[in-house]
Amino acid sequence: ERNNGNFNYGAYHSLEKIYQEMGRIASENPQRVHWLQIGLSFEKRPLYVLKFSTGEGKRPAIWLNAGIHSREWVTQATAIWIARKIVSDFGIEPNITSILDEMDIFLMPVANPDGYVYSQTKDRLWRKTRSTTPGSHCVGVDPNRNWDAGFYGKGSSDDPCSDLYRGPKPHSEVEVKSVMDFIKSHGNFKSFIDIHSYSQLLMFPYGYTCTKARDFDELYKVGKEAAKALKSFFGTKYKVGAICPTVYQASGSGVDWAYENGIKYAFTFELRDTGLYGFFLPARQILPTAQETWLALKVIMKHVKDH
Ligand code: ING
Ligand code: ZN
Repeated sequence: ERNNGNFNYGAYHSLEKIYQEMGRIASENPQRVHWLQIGLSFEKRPLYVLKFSTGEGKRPAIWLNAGIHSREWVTQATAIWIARKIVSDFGIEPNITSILDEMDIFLMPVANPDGYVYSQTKDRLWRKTRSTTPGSHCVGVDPNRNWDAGFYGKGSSDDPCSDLYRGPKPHSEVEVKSVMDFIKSHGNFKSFIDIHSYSQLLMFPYGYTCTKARDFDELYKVGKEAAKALKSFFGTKYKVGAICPTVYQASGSGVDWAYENGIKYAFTFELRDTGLYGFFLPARQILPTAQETWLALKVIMKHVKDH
């Protein structure tokens, strides 16, 4: 599975290569995979999504998001591996087959393409978008503080030079607004899963407040089952809990927005590792990370389908 055509799933790739591979996966599976463009980034790069579907109309759907923070390279790499895994396992592996019998999966491997290109060419640790703010020499907004959910609250900054800059207003970032508009106009999303790195955590709302969500017990239980499945592969341990207090209070995040807009199954992953390599996770860990993460994702998606 490592090599498929000329794409090496065990390596980090340029945006161009990832987009090329998305196109290849879609064109090789025209009956089940559609390659959609949902908008343009600030620097006018296409925002691409792969839709996996075996039916018609707006089926209940799952949004899988990666790379909203550009430096978290194992997330974009995991997402493109997952795209290939979905098409290769469909019709063979019963869980993913039954999920796609009833639901559609939308996968966005590079939610922040401008940042990704910048992190590959200029500044490896770039996190934010690349939008400019009039009156400031600092560039970029934290796209996971830019959603309309507790916007302006604790765990975000009004300083354009901060890595946690929330932006001038909710959805000021076209990368965020494009996803939000797509999800709203679709109207039948049941799950929103946002993949970050690193810290080995599986979390759910809320981030903007440390108050327990109404669905805490169910989300915690699903999260624990997912983490157990993940651990069964290589023994990798994940901590499960609400964003606040598991990591820190963080306002304006995508998962909080999803949850507050009726998408109950809102989860966020922090993939490998726990800090030894951090954002510089060696490429040899891409495949193991993707494989174990996929087990957890299937547990969540199956629960979504059955509820
Ligand atoms: N961590 C996430 C961040 O945006 C997070 C944690 C996830 C906060 C979801 C709120 C909601 O800070 C990283 N590594 O980006
Ligand atoms: Zn992140």
